[in-house]
Amino acid sequence: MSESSSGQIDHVLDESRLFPPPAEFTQKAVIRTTEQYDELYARARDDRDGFWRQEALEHLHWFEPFDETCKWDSPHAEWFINGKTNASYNCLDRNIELGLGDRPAIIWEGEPGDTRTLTYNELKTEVCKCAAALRELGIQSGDIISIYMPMTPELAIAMLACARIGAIHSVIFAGFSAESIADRNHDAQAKMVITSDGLYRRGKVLPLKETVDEALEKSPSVQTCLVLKRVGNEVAMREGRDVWWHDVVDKQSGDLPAEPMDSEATLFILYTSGSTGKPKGIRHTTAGYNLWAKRTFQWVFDHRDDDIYWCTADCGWITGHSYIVYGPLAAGASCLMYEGAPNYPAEDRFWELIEKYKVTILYTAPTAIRAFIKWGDEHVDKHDLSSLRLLGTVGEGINPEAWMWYHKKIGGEKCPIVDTWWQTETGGIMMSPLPGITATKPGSCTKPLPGVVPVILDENGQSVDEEHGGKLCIEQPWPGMLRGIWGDEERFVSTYWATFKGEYLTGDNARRDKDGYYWIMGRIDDVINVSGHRLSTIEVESALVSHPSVAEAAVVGRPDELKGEAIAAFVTVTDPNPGEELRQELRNHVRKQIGALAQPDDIRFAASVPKTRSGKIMRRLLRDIAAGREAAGDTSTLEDFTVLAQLREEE
Ligand code: 6R9
Repeated sequence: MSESSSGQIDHVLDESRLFPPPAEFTQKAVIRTTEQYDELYARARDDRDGFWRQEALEHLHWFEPFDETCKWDSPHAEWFINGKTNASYNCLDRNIELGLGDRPAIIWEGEPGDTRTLTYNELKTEVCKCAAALRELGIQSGDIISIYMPMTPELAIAMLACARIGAIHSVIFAGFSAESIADRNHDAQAKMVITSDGLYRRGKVLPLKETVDEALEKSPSVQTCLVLKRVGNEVAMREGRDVWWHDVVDKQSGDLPAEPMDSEATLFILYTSGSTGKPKGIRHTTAGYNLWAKRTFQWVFDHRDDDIYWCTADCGWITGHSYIVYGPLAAGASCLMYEGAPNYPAEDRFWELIEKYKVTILYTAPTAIRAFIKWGDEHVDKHDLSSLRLLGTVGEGINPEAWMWYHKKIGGEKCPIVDTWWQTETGGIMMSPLPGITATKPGSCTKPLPGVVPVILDENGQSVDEEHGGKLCIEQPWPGMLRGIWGDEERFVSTYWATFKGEYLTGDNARRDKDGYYWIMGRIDDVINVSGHRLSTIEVESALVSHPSVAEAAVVGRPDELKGEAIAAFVTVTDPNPGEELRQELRNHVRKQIGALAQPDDIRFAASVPKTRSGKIMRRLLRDIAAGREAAGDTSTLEDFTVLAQLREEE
């Protein structure tokens, strides 16, 4: 991909292979004819309110009906106005009323091999107990709770318990550092943190509570810390602040009515990286989000009663929110949930789980697929994967060759692949094949779902033709869209809505081919995608600069076979002879500041970093150098040419 002078983007990939859905799949599919999709799509576009009114009435429970479907005053949307519903009710009580109480909701396997199955009845009981405990601990509707937990059923239980009483959850991925937790606690003014003593990772114990303790030193808003005993490691419990889960949750009654919540009440916030320093708390609301998660799950995963569905994401990311908890549970699905690493105790753990639980739908990330390819086919060959009928991917673009491997080796050439494009901000899947009808092309997320009206614009806001890529925007509001950035209206407007008035700017480049298929071409902004996780270059730079030896740092992504992108850092230090020791120290420093996933893969020491005359770091140049390419393009605004030569010598 290269950028031409007009700001349009040329594509280099030419993929013409086409994979129509297998006839047996189509016969039983939820959406099985192109006409059905065309009709849904046209109705959602041309009669937006009528379409979503009917969807909401049919697919959510209403304590009180809404009186207006959508109020759109760009960039502010409200959906299902004055209605009262509850996401925990939609995920639990509603299914029980429909007779699904004895169906497994969560089928869980821990990393050490311990297992637990919770039916919808049992899950509801646990959620009610946890919700009652939160109330006993003083939590009220509208309070914010940070959740920093391993992938145990209690993580989903805690999320749904918050939803049940109208508390707002802010799940923090359990790989983040104490600093990151403290920042998020502070930004959200969280009142409580729910965590566990520790978590299992590749057989080792990571002391989560210890990390939380460190964060709580800097989190004055947090009054209570609720601690699940998961691994039994030694933890310090502070009197008056820390409470064991088993002491307050287990004794509660298992029946607590769900609080009727306003459609637009905040259900959760989830922090994600943007192009400027601080992570932003993306705000999602109750009714619209829940409906979007549910319906997109049903359309894209073609869910049927006898499916065993497995999404391998962590609940710390949006994929876990929408496609482990709120989407599949609202749809009454049976979901496998796995706690640990894909290569523990061996590289065949995923395939072993699929065979053991007869998983029918697998939803995972391209970075995982690339790791499986590297680990070798012999791990796959040991297991019977014939239960699978549908495969999905999310998080980043999938390279056609990885797609082919997934198709052949995992899908046995009989499972459609849904490459789902979406974002934390969109709440749920926006573009994806519909497995019963869409002929797929490896590497393309194909077409928009009903309710999604994408448009590709050039620098001037003009729609681009088929030959060229441009900035991917969304024209119409949809129920699952973000409602804001927590506490930062200005940033909400400037990030998403100020570039092209009235259009939601996704931050991705894309192109549409002659068949109307979309191809995502990567980010416009300074966001790197490491193993499907969004990281801001500026956050990593800030972490580096906070080290006393660092004067200046510039961070870019470079292509990496396994992770998609690796983090390359160019660092100017005070030490005249920096070496391996400092390099390691800086890596550890970033790990401590942000978390392990932000550790730079390469650190190059440089005399200074190249900047434009206006003082902007020339990332394009650095990207070329990091990738081992000759620095190309226009360098006429470069402040100091000698810097470039020095950086090259560093290699
Ligand atoms: C769900 C999720 C969003 C960014 C997004 C894009 C990239 C996600 C993709 C994809 C190509 C796909 N992305 N899915 N790129 N093809 N199927 O990942 O949310 O963590 O917010 O990341 O990820 O760049 O803008 P989030």
